[in-house]
Amino acid sequence: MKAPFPTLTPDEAAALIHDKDTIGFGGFTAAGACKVIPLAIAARATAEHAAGRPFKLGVITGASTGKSLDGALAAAEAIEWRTPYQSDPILRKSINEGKTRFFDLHLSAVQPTVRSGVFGPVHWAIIEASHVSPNGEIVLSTAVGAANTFVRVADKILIELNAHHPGDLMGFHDLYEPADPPRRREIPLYAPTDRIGSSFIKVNPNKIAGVVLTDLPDETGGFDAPDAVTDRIGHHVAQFLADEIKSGRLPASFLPLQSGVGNIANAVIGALGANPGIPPFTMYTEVIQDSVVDLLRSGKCEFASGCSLTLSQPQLKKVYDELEFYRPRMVLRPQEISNSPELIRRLGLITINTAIEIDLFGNVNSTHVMGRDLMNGIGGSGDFTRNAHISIYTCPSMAKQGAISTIVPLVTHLDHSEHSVQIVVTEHGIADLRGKSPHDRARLMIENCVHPDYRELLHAYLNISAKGHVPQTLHNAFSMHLAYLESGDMRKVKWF
Ligand code: 0RQ
Repeated sequence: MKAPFPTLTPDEAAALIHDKDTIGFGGFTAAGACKVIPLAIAARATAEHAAGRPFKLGVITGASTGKSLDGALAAAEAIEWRTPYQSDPILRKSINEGKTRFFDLHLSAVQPTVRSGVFGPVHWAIIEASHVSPNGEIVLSTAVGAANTFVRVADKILIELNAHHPGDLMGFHDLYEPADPPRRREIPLYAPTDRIGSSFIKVNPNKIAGVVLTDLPDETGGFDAPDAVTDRIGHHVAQFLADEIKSGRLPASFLPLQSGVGNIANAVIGALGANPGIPPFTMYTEVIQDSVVDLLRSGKCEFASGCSLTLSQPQLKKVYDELEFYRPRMVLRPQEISNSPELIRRLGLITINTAIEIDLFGNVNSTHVMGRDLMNGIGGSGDFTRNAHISIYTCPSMAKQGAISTIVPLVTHLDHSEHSVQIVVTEHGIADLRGKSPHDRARLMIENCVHPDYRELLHAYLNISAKGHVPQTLHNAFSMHLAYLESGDMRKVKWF
């Protein structure tokens, strides 16, 4: 059968996009993100701006993307508004300078919000695929993200067909889109291994405006080797969970794990793998990172369900070299399924995420430095934390060579409240906040998690804030942050 859609160059594809169009990009993190069409759109934006014409887009993605997408479009000043998550330095700057309007959204909510029409019409779905058939069957590549919804609701579709991925990724994806209220039923997934949908997306081939051929690796970065701090954090998390099993508070068969993104998360999963007190486990997570691949190979991780394979190239090669080993052991789902509050509760996940700062009472800031500047976004952390069986937050006890304590009297921006955050872990130890009053939590945080440089300071804060259910003194609550902004070091704080 002859395909009704043409093969295009990146420039021909970019020429189809108009000023003020809204684009839904496939992929999730840099995995499965488009690499050549956004670069060509960025070049077109630059040319349009040079000719004195406006050219700015609405950009919706699964999560963060690669430098050829967010980085290039932001550098070309082509993004008018953006949701739901990013981690690109150029885009971050544009957002913090007020040049790009950013809407920080729980990742499980992206697809329902798109379907609701809140973002207006989606003019284009631009996605990467590993296979496209002439009759419109699309096999995605290293991520799903929100691609299945974007292609369904968009007016038109552009596809980067990337030969870097094996042509036979059939079975690695499980695509399921729930009905919206009031017709929604339960999502019929009862174990991380369940497959409930289709392995490919089927679209009307006439909706495909063109296919651009590529042969490029994902723009995923590698990970730093674990250091003393991430090692200790990983060890504490693993020991805490092993002790929970021993005490009978967690079932001996254990519960599925979710783990966030980044070096700490990667080190934590490595430490869980190495701890003999942790039985072989399954992951029901968002981002499948490097450490999971080796744990799948060794059998310590029995199955990994995620939304993306955010792997360094050597780790991805291991998967592609042994497709038949990994195919039955992993699955990639849309983000409204990988991050579904309903499923997170049902499966009883143990969730492990990283904070920018945490206050003495367990409130967590994941997103804004000094309450003002966006780092990345809430991502999936809210989906998982609020609905977890056990929610764990990790962070180093200090940032910026000790000038900042990550444990503070009051967070400057709230993403996850004390009602959802249960366990806090730094390289110094663990604070189990469950069942504790705010006074007890604060003392535990200081003794177990705060860096020694800041313990006396925070004890002094508690002593002057002794009254009330939550020992807080409003005129001192941000004094450590102010000391940093004024002197460059939180240790110079003066309480009054
Ligand atoms: O700054 O980049 O200038 O060196 O923040 O900090 O320690 O490298 O930590 O890369 O693990 O990111 C919370 C941002 C942590 C991430 C966050 C500075 C620090 C450094 C980064 P530099 P690290 P990580 C599922 C889960 C939200 C989304 C989420 C995140 C930079 O984990 O985005 O959880 N989470 N998703 O120096 C000032 C502080 C600081 C600070 C750190 N208190 N004050 N600066 N930094 N603490 C995955 C997805 O949703 C896709």
